Amino acid sequence: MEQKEQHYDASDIQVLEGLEAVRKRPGMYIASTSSSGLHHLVWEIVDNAIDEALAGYCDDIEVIINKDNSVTVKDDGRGIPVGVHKKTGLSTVETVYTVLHAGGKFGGGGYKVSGGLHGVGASVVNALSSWVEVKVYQDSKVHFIRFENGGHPVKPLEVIDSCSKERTGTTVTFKPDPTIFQETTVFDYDILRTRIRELAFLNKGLRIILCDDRPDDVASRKKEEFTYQGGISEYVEMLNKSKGSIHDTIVHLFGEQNDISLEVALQYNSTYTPTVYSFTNNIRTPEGGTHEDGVKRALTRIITNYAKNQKLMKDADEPLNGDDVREGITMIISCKHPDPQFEGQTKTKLGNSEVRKIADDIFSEGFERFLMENPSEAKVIVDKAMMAARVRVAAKKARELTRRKTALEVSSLPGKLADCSSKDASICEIYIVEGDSAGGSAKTGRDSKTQAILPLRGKILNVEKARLDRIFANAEIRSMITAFGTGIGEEFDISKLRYHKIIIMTDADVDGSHIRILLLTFFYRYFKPLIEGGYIYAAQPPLYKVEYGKTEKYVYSEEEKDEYIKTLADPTKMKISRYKGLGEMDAEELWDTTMNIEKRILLKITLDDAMLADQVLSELMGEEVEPRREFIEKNAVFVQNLDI
Ligand code: 1YM
Repeated sequence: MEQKEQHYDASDIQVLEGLEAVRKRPGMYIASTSSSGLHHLVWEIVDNAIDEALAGYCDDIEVIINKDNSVTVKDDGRGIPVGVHKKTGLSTVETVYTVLHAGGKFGGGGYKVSGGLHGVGASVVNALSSWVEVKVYQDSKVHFIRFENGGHPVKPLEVIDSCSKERTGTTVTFKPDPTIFQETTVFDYDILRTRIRELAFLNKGLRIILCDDRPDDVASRKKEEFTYQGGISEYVEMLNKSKGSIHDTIVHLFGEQNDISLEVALQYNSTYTPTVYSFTNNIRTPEGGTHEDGVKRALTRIITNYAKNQKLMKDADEPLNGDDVREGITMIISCKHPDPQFEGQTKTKLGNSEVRKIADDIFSEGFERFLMENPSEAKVIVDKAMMAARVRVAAKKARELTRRKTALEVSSLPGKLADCSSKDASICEIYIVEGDSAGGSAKTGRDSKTQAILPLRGKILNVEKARLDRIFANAEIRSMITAFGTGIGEEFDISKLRYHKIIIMTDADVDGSHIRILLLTFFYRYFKPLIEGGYIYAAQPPLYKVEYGKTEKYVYSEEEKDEYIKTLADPTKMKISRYKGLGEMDAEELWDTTMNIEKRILLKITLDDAMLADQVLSELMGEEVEPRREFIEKNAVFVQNLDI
């Protein structure tokens, strides 16, 4: 205690005020304090280790979820500097962990290509943790410092042990503060796994180990190692595994111009939809941006030029557009930029305008060479694009036919839709309901002024496996498109959206999750602006009804059930009924538990959720039924933003 006080002086107090600001408004530093914010803490620390790897000093990173749900991140880099920092008079380690914006370069020196918050993350993690311990292995010594209660150092940095001269690196353990992360402090292995695997793909040769040490029984603990000598080529290979690649050699190119680098890997598969994931400094850019634009523009041009020069395409043939050349492509674009500008709704779109031409140049050169050197692959690619163009023209004709037909009909809305009476889209909602029987209850139970019901029969089409013309021919999908009112593709117009909440209502079981994944994939691929605009939700039906005396309570998770039962004086007098499906509830129950605006729980779907659904579906295509079921069940909970 005495030591603690000794260590404080005026500048420390200033530092702690900085960390206090983070605790007061965590949302300004980590986007949210829900599960996604919790996992964000891990990425801030891992990013510092990755930066050390990018600088060429580290090849091994280890992430461990400990028994007490704290997380340890280790690297074998140089170790955070331990000497006294000029400005603060504290050790540099302590400075990095307590001074906001103190990360990386302290405002000077060369650039570093960094993800996340450019190293400022360490102090944010410290501010939002109950405790943090940092060990630095350097010069045959083990240096140690511990912080408590949101960033207060217990003592200054001290040497606690010796180590071999060869051993260098940084080990950080932190425990998230439950008073900040009120929703959950439990780390999800699969969330960490997906991103760590992605980081390993993006950083060729880097070895990252992930361990889950929480289970009591040793056999249930998990340990996986991720390292890919082929980098993003191996990522493409994995994504295409179940989709049937249509040529053997994966295109993999790299180039640099003015400190900006671009790496692209691509391969075509037998599906009809593109899978394009782009990154800048290891950060996903699902909204695309100038790196993606440059590559896409070059792809269309280079394929067209090659096809014409090789006389594979005649003047009379339909010109190729961007959609044609991207049909069935799996492509990873990874850009590294010293000063990236992120724009867009979710700040996940690269805005630097100079990148467009650089990306175009680097991609054109590498891809053109690939086509020249691999004529048989080139022919497969050109044929696929030309076929896509022909089908596009045919599909357009078919679409024009349906439009003319509907224009003549009195009402163009689908027959199964029970529409709401209000025409004010801002208060209107549409429930997309699994199955006719649940649809029936929903129709009876709803508030017909603002709530419309569209029942879907059975499984919806997997849009990834189907060609555009088949997608438009599918009855369930057509019903949705007409009901939404926005049109689709080139005609899409958000101002015509008829409901500002589109709510997916599926059962809380595997089949329900599957339908939800299919719907999210459909929205992700064809109605992305609806997700970006925050119009898509998932309803949350209860798992159980607990009756106790005269009271009835619906509970939405196992934990809530257990918590509630604990509060009952005499649980022998209670009755628990489990809901198997929406169809089991009568109209009144469905209204009470899931649709009543006053009481219901809605989960807002984010672009990340939809992208994950899309990825899950891609990875699962063609796999055995049983593992697929298991996987879907495990990944069913990918909705994070609560909106009650
Ligand atoms: C498990 C987390 O933080 N590793 C790490 C961090 C740093 C360095 C090495 C490092 C960077 C530099 C020079 C530099 C950091 N240093 C700083 C700062 N792993 C983890 N490994 N020497 C060592 O960037 O020049 C911030 S992070 F600012 F002190 F240099």
